[in-house]
Amino acid sequence: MITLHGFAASNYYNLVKHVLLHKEIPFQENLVYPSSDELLAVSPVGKVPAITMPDGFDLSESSVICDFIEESYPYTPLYPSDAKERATIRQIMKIAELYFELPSRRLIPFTFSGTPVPKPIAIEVRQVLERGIIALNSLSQFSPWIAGEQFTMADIYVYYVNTIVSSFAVKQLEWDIMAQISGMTEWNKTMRDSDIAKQVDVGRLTNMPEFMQYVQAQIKAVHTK
Ligand SMILES: N[C@@H](CCC(=O)N[C@@H](CS)C(=O)NCC(=O)O)C(=O)O
Repeated sequence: MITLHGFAASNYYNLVKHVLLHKEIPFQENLVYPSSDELLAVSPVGKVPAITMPDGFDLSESSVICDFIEESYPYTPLYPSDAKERATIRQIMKIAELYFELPSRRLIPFTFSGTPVPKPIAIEVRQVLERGIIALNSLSQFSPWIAGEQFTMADIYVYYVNTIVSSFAVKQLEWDIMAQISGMTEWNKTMRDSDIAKQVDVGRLTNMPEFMQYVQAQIKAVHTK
């Protein structure tokens, strides 16, 4: 059976979990936090998530894991068969990662420490998000899925990216980023209402108190250094 390593408060962990559930691939969860020796043994940069295959093969990096799962379990396909259409799916995922997820993540430390975001960082983050908005407006179709008629990996990936955008960028910048992309708010709601997303969210909520304790311990460790 596949082992999914990480913690359920992580959106990266949850997007891989969503893919496994969508494809009905049996897996077990191994609760582990970043930079522990246990995680480093399966994830070279000590980040969540990682998977271990039944034959012992370890893999990290969420989008790489997604592609590997798709190639290893091609049924219930999450990519179109046409190469150009497949590339567009990956383009949407990459843009969401670089121009939505990563700038939003820069605001996480300020949220967790309760300190205001310095203006230059807020300006820079906003500029990167603006590029993401233009690109996702241009590439997204929401008819009904993000890239058209077929439900794809991009639907799962962008949905979990958006959980970070909503939790950090939307709140810290007081800016309704989803509303800037035509059709995204409604699509996001459809994704959130799916049985699998609800199941994944139960895991997130269950892990959250323990994860917050982990975060507080990390902050304390930095201050006592
Ligand atoms: N590029 C990685 C990013 C994974 C990532 O940043 N995971 C977070 C948890 S949501 C983590 O492990 N952070 C710990 C750290 O940065 O040390 C991926 O796509 O899997």
